[in-house]
Amino acid sequence: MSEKKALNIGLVGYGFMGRTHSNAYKRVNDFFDVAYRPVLKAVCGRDKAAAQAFADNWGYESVETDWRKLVERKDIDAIDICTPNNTHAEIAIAAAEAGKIILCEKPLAMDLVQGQAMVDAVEKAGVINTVWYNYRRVPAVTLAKQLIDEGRLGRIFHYRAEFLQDWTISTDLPQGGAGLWRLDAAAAGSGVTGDLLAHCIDTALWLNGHISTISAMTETFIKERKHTQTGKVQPVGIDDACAFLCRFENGSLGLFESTRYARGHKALYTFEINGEKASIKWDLQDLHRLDYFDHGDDGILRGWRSIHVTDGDQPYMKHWWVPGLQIGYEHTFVHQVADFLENLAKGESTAPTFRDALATQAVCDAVLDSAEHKKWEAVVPV
Ligand code: SOE
Repeated sequence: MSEKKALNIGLVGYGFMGRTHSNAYKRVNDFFDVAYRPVLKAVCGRDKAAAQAFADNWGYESVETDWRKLVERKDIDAIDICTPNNTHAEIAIAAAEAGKIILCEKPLAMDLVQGQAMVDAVEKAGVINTVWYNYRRVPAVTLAKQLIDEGRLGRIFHYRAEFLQDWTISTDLPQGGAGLWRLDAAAAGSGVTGDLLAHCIDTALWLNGHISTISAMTETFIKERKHTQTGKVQPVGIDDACAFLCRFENGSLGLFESTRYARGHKALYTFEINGEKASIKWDLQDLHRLDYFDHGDDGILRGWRSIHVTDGDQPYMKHWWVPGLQIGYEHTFVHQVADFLENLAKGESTAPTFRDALATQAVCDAVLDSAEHKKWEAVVPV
C-alpha cells in the first residue's frame, strides 16, 4: 500500500455521533485503500474533563474547550461538527472562512435560511464538504440506487417511507441538556422532521429525485416538559410526530411518516418503492437485505426475493470479509469516510454535500410550513 497523507481531524462534540465518526476514522484504513489517513488530532467540548475522557478513550491527541480555537489551529485540516443543530451554522461558516475541510452532522441547519448561508460560505471559500446522511451508504440502500439507475424499476409510481421510535413517550423526560437537546426546539429546530424524516427525505431525493409539493400534519403529544437548563416547566416546541403526502417531480406520489411515540419501535426506518417493472423495499432492522419483486421474472417463479447484500459484487462489500458475512450500522459511517477520502484525493466534495443537504432542508421547511398553515406547500427550489 502507498504512503498515506495525514488528514488532521478536529472533532466538535463528543456524543453518540462523535463516537460513530471517531470509529469510522479509526477503521477506514484497515479496510479501504485510500490516499489519506485520518489523524485524531483534537476533540472539542465545553466540559474539559468529559472531553479529555473522550480523547483518552478514542485516542485524540489533544482537547479544546472553545471551538473557535480549534478552527483557528493551523494543525487541523478538517472540522467535523457533531454538536446540536443550533450550532452547526456558526461553526461551519467560521470553519469555511478559515479554509477548513468540513464534515457536518445532519440536518444541515435549523432552517433553509441558515442552510443557505452555510452553502454560500463553503462555496465562496471553495472548501471540501459533506453532510453525514449515513443511510445512503448501507450496501442494500446503495444497491437500490443502482437498480433504479439501471432502469430496473421503470417508471416509479410510489415512494413510501417511515422512521419510527418510542424513546420520548415518558412525560418525565426533560427537554434540553446532553442527549435531550433533540426535544428542545431552540437547540434542534424541529422534532422528528429534522431528526428522522430528514434521513428519509435525503434517501428519497437521492433515489427518486426532487419533491415539488407537500401536505403535512404534525403533533406535539406532550405539550410541556421541564427544561434541564432553566429547571422550569416550559412549552414543548418540537413536533413529536409528523406525516406528509407529496408529489415528486418525476410524477410519483410519496407518503412519509415519523414519530417518537410508536411504542415498541426503537429505530424502524423502512422504505418501499413501486415501479412499473419492479418494486423494492428495505428495513433498517434487517439492513443487509433488499427485497425485490421483478415482474419480468418467469411467471411460475415470480415473487418477492430477499437479496442478502453481502457479495463482493455488491456495493462496498468487497472491502469487508467474505460473501455471506454481513456488516452493520457503524459501517455506513466507515463507507462515508472512505468515499470522502477517495473524493478528497480528487479535490472533490462527497455527496450529500452541503448543497445536497440544503435540498433536504427545503423539504423539511415545506413540511413544517404545510403543517402549520394546514395547506399544500411548494418546496422552494435550491
Ligand atoms: C435519534 O434518536 C437518532 O439518533 C437520530 O439523531 C439519528 O440521526 C438516527 O440515525 C437515529 O436516531
